[in-house]
Amino acid sequence: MITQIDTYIVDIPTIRPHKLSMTSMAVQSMVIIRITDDEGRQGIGEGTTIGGLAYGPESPESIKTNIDTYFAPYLVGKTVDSPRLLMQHMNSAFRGNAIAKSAVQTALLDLQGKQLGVPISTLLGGACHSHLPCLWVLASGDIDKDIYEAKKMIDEGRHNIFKVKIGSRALQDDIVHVATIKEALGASVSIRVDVNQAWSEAQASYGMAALQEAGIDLVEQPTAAKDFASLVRLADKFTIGVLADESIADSADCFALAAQGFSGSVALKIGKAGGLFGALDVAAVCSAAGIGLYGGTLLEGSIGTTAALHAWSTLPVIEASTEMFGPLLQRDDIVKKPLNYHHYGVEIPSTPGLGLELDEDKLREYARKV
Ligand code: MUC
Ligand code: MG
Repeated sequence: MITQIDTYIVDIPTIRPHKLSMTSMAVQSMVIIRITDDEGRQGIGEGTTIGGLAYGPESPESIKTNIDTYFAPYLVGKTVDSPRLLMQHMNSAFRGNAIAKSAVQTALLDLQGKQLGVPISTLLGGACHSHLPCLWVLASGDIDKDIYEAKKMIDEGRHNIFKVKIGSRALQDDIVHVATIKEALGASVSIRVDVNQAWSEAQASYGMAALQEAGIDLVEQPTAAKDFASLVRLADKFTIGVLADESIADSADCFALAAQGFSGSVALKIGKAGGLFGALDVAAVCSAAGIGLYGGTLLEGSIGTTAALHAWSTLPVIEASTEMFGPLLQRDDIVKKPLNYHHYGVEIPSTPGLGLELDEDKLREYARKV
């Protein structure tokens, strides 16, 4: 039975400013939840967004407040025999708040996994992978820095696929930026871009033609999240792939886009979908519609990233790779044994629950004092 729920906002500086079309991040703020049961076992979870309220409708402050005010009083006194049923009740009682729900669901699954002595992937039906490929995101905003960073990652065996964040500068400048990086890294290195909704459809048509010419593999969310029709048209018009990110939060969004004939891929994120179950529901719709999968992140730290990895590990094929690099963007970690990144990917923990242990000293050091 759940006896106590604690939440913390944890602010950890990034290793360099991370520039997206809508914000520049120098720090990542994560909401960490800890659920304790009557035998003293603990489950941990994470709810993380990007740039306060710059990226989406939830902020670290709203995530913590809504867990503390609404979700925690509902959960205390309940058993964790069925996280699925608890989430179903929470979804009927509380609207929205997908990231906050994802944090809760992760902690419930971590606790259930520890109670049963199995990893979260086993609770989800079993892993198909113990290691998944993982790309790195180039977002320093500076061409030379991006090229240096990418070459270092390739030499270290860390990453060999790169996504460049664009959309905050003039279209021509972005095209030169990306084409220069591609030329410096060569044909064997896959380069994608994420526009984060910054282009009109006309700009996207122009930009995608140029990026296709430059040998770029994929364009993520070129146009506004709600503009499904442009994503469909752009995916049909170009051989360069289109990846829908902000357009698709849950399986209903995915079904609507698939029904319009979308032929690209979709970024799965546990935060967008209200947790692991919801993200895997999106994956099921994609599979039925012939839409490719991509393991996405909201730049979570080790806890959120590991939760997503357990979910992605149960998917037989992830056509467009993953970007589960969030912990590497942070200067420090609040878990004792960070994830193991090697061979251009990341290993998925196989010990009970998430397979992570909180570092209490680090948690105290970085927890926001309110
Ligand atoms: C996004 O829109 O993809 C994921 C990687 C990154 O650098 O930003 C996030 C959000
Ligand atoms: Mg994106």
